[in-house]
Amino acid sequence: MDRLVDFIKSGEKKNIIVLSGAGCSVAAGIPDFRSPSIGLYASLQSMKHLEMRSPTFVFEMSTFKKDPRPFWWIFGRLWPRADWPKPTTYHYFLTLLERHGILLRNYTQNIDDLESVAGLSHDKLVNCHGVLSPCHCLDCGKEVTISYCINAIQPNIAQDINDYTKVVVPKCPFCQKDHVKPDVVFFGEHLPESYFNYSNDFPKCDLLIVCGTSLQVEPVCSLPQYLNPDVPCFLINKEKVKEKGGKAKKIWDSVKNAFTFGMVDYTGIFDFEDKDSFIGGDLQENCLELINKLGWNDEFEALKEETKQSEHPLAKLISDANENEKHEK
Ligand code: CNA
Repeated sequence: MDRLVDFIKSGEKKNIIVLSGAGCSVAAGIPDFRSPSIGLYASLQSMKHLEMRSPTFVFEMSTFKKDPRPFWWIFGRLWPRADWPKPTTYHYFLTLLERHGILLRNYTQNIDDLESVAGLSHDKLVNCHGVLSPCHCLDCGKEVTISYCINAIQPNIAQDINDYTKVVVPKCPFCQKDHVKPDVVFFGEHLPESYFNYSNDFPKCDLLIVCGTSLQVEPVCSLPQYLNPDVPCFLINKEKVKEKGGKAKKIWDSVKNAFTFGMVDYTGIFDFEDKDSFIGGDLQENCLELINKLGWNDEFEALKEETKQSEHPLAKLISDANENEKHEK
């Protein structure tokens, strides 16, 4: 951690990229995918009829087209809840990096938009997998609001369903079919245009911070390979992921390379024995310690105060829609 603090304090790093994932929002009450017992994939194992399925199948386009119920079940678990989730210390740390003029971009795999609620500017944020709003009907192509879908699936949210065949699916208000899907990126779909900024951003980046992700989802998990080779990377996560391996692995790799005509093995990204560092443990505690060590405490408290009234963008959409409905009645 002190190494990261020194880099930031030195003022020589001005183009930091933060690459983030679901672990950043767990403290806000949104489960991640792969954490044992609390993760959404673990919940899937307790679901009648689905326990034997591969965890990613819920987010596959082919599954959704065949049967959207597993998705709307997991959506009910992930979102929304009675009290809207609040940004975490991590999200405020991100905004503080921006306010100190050293954040080039945050590439997030999260779809919860908590970065915006914590005051991060729109142009600093790349939502690689989209956000939950709006939705589109895959059958007639019309736009449908997220509030419409959330109202339609209230029964899924109200009770703890463990049989996906009992799940309610929103019907398209235009064509009455049941393939209304939030504009989040499923496996097999294109990523948003903003994602492709990576080809400008990563070569400019002078320090990479990777947080709360298992780095298993392509193509986002391969973004670090576009960095210049000497750029230091920090992984702040519960466990080490994508480690290049120790000296023994290097020797083995060189033997392997000799037989594979020097093709590079990209499965490992972080070189913790050399230029990269791992900061293990709880992300929120680590971000708080970083804020303390950087002497940003007052700014952190002021930022929390400043954004206290910020409403989640989806909360506003939903309350506006409910108001309109009342007036129409
Ligand atoms: P993942 O595979 O579930 O990995 C999460 C990682 O975070 C794991 O390595 C955990 O150990 C780690 N982690 C969890 N809690 C903490 C903590 N408190 N401190 C430190 N580390 C922690 O999730 P990924 O983001 O890697 O996978 C990408 C998927 C997840 C994207 O497609 C997202 O859309 C999707 N997702 C997003 C959300 C959200 O928007 N909040 C929630 C669930 C899933």
